Amino acid sequence: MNLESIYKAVLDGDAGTTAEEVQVALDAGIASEEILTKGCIAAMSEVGRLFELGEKFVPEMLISARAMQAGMNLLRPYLAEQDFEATGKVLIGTVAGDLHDIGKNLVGMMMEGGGFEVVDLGSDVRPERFVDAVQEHEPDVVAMSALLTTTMPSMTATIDALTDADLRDQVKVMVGGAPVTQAFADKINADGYAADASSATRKAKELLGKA
Ligand code: B1M
Repeated sequence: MNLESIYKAVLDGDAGTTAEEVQVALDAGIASEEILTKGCIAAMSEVGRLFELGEKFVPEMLISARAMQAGMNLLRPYLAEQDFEATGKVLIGTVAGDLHDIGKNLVGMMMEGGGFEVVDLGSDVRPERFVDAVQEHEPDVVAMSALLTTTMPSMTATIDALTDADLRDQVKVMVGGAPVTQAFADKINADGYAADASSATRKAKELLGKA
């Protein structure tokens, strides 16, 4: 089964095979979201589990992450094609001090698939860069991702910077990432929280009254 080959290639950190197998799956007509969820995301969850058990280490996580990115590069246009309706503009980034971008990229891709125009600021995005980008791109939603407990305060700092620049009322702010919770989102006065990429897309639509 092709999805199992993708799962194994990501788990092994084999970017070449991941890309080849993702292409085979796409050519065979397997839905891009299924390839993403059952192949790539499932494998990265297993990588995380093995890391937590001490059976994989940081460099191995990194090469698995790169393999996943190789697959994602092929999936992106297919995911983006899933829904053509322009739903709104999302500015997305991983907050200051945090280099984890796989989940943020997934959220961005699923939002593209949900019909959003997505402006991706990358990772380690300082509050001032979010502010500048809101002024430049005039998004409907600012979406922040954090994977480290130590970088969650950067979300607060970004919301404060938007408030100081008189931009807070012009955008909906969404937060997410493994250590982030609804309670934290409430505490920092974010407008929305989502636990994963597909619910993030639903939440963004809900915030804009387009659910
Ligand atoms: Co790091 N890392 N890492 N890491 N890493 C974690 C996050 C960790 C939980 C591992 C562990 O200790 N068990 C731990 C954080 C502990 C904590 O703070 N609670 C950790 C650590 C400690 C670190 C370093 C400090 C390690 C070190 O150097 N000693 C270091 C920090 C570097 C930095 O950022 N400054 C580090 C580095 C790295 C790598 C570079 C090796 C690599 C990142 C590569 C990359 O992203 N380009 C990496 C990886 C791969 C992981 C794990 C294994 C996997 C993360 C991932 O990509 N998951 C992770 C362990 C784990 O998750 N079990 C771990 C797959 C991804 C699809 O899920 O990102 O959760 P996720 O995104 C989900 C949801 O969270 C949600 O939707 C996504 C898709 O469903 N979501 C949102 C995410 N953003 C959202 C935004 C939204 C809504 C939903 O709205 C806006």
